[in-house]
Amino acid sequence: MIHSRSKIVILTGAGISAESGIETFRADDGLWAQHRVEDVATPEGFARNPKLVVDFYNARRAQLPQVEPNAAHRALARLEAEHEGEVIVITQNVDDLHERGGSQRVMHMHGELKSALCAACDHRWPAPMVMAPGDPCPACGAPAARPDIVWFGEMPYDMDALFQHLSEAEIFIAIGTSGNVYPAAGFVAEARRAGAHTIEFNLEPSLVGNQFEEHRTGPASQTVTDWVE
Ligand code: BJW
Repeated sequence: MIHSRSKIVILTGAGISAESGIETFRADDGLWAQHRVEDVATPEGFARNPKLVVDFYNARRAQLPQVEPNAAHRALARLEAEHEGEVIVITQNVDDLHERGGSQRVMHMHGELKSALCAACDHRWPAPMVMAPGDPCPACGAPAARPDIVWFGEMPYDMDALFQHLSEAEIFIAIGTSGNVYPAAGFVAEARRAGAHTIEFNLEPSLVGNQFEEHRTGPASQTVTDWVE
């Protein structure tokens, strides 16, 4: 089933970075237990209180130098280096642990903590460690800097390219994502329509777990490493 030139498309979520020390969203003590989603992850929340939102992302950006990629991130990089077919990582995560783990082809569909976005002209640039709302855009000069994060109600990045990859996938795996958030939660259905073999890696079945043909249950650092080896 898994031949040497298979195209492998990998969707990752917060669970792959949990063992690096980054909190997930929906765990009992996760980010959404500490912050209201409507306040920090919607355009309306940003319009109401931009400083609260920018501070939330400043704090998470400041955490990045204190955490390291774990064995699961590194295993995916080894897979990309050693597998003869294409390996694409589509991550919902806004951290940089896939890149630091060695993956080359990473698509950040929900944006990146290390990037800033101009709300006026959509220009993106490397974010300073500490952003302030209304920092000037280096391209158009508007005082419209915001975190380069896809909030609820906004269109995720690179949708055309993502769906193209899904339509070509021969193997689709999802690692550490709860299946609560669309369109990512619909990727397994899309990959199955394309004829891909589908595998879910998680501590427990996700909300869309019944759509996967195979399950690897346990911490990603072990299950992903075992699968790659
Ligand atoms: C481990 C582990 C270990 C732990 N090992 N596993 C009604 C129906 C359908 C859709 C909608 C609807 N109403 C609204 C919508 C759309 C909305 C949506 O989905 N809402 C739902 C709540 C219903 N979606 C949107 O608005 C998106 N845009 C959009 O749809 O545009 C229109 C469109 C239409 C059609 C096609 C294309 C586009 C945008 C969504 C933006 C999401 N943004 C966030 C915040 C980002 C900022 C930030 O980082 O602060 O992204 S929300 C948050 O959830 C974050 C994550 O990327 C995302 C997913 O979370 P994830 O990664 O799954 O984390 P958790 O915590 O939920 O789960 C962790 C998992 O790991 C668990 O399963 C654990 O068991 C596991 N785990 N440790 C292995 N060691």
